Amino acid sequence: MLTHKRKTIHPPGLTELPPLPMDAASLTSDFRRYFTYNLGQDKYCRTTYFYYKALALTVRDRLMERWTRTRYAHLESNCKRGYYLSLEFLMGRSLGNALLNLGINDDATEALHGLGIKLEDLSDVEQDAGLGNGGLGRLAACFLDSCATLQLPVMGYGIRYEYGMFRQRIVDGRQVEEPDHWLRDGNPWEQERPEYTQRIRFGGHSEQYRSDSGEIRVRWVASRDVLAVPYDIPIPGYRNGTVNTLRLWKAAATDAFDLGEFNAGDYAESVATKNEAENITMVLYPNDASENGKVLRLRQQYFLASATLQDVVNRWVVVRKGDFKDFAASNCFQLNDTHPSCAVPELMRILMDHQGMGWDQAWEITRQTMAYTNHTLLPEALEKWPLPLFGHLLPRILEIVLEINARFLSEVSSHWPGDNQRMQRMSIIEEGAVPQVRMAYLAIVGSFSINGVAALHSQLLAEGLFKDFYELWPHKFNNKTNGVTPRRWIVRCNPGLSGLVTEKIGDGWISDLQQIKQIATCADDPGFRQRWYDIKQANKERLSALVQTQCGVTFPAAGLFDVQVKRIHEYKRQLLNILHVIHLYDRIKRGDTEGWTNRCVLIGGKAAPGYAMAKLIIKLVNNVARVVNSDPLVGDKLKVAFLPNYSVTAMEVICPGSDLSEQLSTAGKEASGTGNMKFMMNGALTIGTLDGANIEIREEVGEENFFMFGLTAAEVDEMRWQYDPHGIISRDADLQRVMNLLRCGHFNLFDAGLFDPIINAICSPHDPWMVAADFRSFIEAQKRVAAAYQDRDQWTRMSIINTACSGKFSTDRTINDYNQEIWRLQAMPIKVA
Ligand code: 26Q
Repeated sequence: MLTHKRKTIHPPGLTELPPLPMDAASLTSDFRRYFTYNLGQDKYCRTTYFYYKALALTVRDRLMERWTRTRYAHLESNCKRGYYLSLEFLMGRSLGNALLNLGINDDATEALHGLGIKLEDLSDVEQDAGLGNGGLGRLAACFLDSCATLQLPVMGYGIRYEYGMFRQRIVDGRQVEEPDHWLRDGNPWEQERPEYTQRIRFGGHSEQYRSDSGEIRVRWVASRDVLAVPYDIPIPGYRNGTVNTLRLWKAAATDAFDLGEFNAGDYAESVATKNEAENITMVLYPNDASENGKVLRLRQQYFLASATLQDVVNRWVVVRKGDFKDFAASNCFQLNDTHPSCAVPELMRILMDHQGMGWDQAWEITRQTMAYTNHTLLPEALEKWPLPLFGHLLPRILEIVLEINARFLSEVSSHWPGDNQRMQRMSIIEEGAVPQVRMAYLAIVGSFSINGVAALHSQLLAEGLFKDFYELWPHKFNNKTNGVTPRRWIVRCNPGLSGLVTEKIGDGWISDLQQIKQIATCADDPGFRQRWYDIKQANKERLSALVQTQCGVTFPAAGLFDVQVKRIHEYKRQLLNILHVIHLYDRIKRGDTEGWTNRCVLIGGKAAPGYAMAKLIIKLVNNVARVVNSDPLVGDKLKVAFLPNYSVTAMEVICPGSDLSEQLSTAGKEASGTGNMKFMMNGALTIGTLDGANIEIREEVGEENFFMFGLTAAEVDEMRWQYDPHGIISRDADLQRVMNLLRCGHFNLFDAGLFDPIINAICSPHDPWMVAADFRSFIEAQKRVAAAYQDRDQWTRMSIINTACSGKFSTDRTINDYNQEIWRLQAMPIKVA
């Protein structure tokens, strides 16, 4: 293992190299060199993997020189820096993104063409970096792209999971999980940096001692330590010379540990210990709601927080010689949900126990540098850890949390003297048979900024979930509406549309998406509409081919492509979608098909492996699909498919080929949604509830270009007390027929009772998602959709307006808001050689 204790030398001959040329000829010659000398391949090469690898290494060199220059610029300017701490970064593929952002896509295409190779064939070899569950992880990836594009000195910090999000196969209509060993063939985009290895403590206990200078200090002893080894991934900005860093930590056993056990003579025990250490970064937890009480997950969270803060503080100590006066003014940590919120007590620990600071000074610094983003309104999804488990694994950290809480509660009690109930409500420690550490409250107390991810969500946080805290510190609360990066989600995934837009308004929109507004005027130009329509049809053909190979279902491109892809969750109401499908099927069977609009319904998404109801919903979709698709009476009127293994790369084909984006969450439950934005940018129309960012999407496109339905968040809360699904069903003949088809086992002929849990959930007056309540409104909205689709010109016009009004939903806008209102970083221009 490399350590910084080795002697450093500065050979004067090691000056900077001249910049690498970016033209096709030089790409070709580097490609050949890598292919032949580095990979040892020749004319008998049997797999495209090596061609991909040779191109990746060629591109990587060009990233590397900009990366170094960016590092120098940040170091030498002593600029303030931001750090995005996240347990998830759902990066997807890197090759295409690097080519685009470096501006060498055409040269690379030409270079390969000269060798008789097609670029797409190579791109398809790359595995997704699937280090995330869904929205929160993909948001982190889009944020990094925008930070680099805005030239902000921001580093991402995360975990290098050996196994990412599981691969989903569908066997007999059911989800089967398979491990995602994405690193098997190596990863050309990472650079190991063993010289920045950190030591992380677990277990043991804390004790007081007297320092050399005579002060009472605390130290964490008898711990079982694990090493954190960083792997850096380059994050190029859009054609601006900036390459930022995503630093992912991998766990490794310490040498000393092994030796200790080994000398004790227990070889097997020593190897087992090594495994225990390295297990920490083995696998991503595939739940997108907190899975409470799993020790390994808490180990992951502290591992990330500790490695990251030690890394930042060490760098500070080296560069600023241990003077912490400017630390708070020069550093800002954005916590992606509560998952990395051990960062709060960990920074306290490092400042006090390692840097010798007193509590007050350490606390001043901590609460001026931490900022927390919340991504959920579901109270049951708020992270909690059993206090005994927390204390056993992280004794020194628990001690600090308890001290933070004691001081915080005394602040509460001086603000609201005698209000003991409020003290109990607000305490970081929840009382009970087994007391729990409330991670959200820890994050709130330790941060100067707390934000939600869409306007409604932020409002509901202040009025509901975090009301007490909002009353105490209203100034800390703010909104940052999510976005997505237009580089991946328009330019890369929809070259046809990008070409047309650029032809009309130039390419300024790629890094300033508000400019795309200008294409709105083209909506009245029949020639433009025709081209828009043709591009959409071509993208539908591409999606149709994917559905054909993945599901064996034929989607004729003349039909309305109606798509819902996202994690499978009751609150997202894939069920409502299926009820509509069953209703359409029932209409066809009854011959109620006058003025019919053909539809192809696509549903995709993963269920958490332990979420039985979500898995049953997948089974239902698949069973309904089989019945519908094999009924000759149905024909092209209705097609249904469940797409297995939904991923970032799949979405790159799905969103350009969709006509209708389904955003059906129970109002007040989806914090924001980001898939909704990807669909909108690619000219899909939305059918959606007034929830999360849907509200802002509708505001931007205008109500006439959005199919709204359902109860509002306030109406949902109001209706809950008198919710009567039986009454609703009995008064709605369509819903009654749908429920009868379900009840009579039409979709589970050989498996009686299979879907009873679903039927019971819909019929329960306690159904938290109130599926039946929004059925009628949803069906009516779908009728308006079907009618609108019949007027091709009008639909195309609406499609153009949707894309034209998507400017707000670029993460460039989101990140600019974070920077203006939270981080306050200076953009750092990098000289483009
Ligand atoms: C926590 C503890 C233990 C195990 C797992 C977890 C865990 C992991 C992932 C909890 C939650 C998540 C992911 C949440 C998520 O993706 N939320 C989504 O975030 C998006 C970006 O802000 C929003 O658009 C979505 O509305 C929100 O659901």
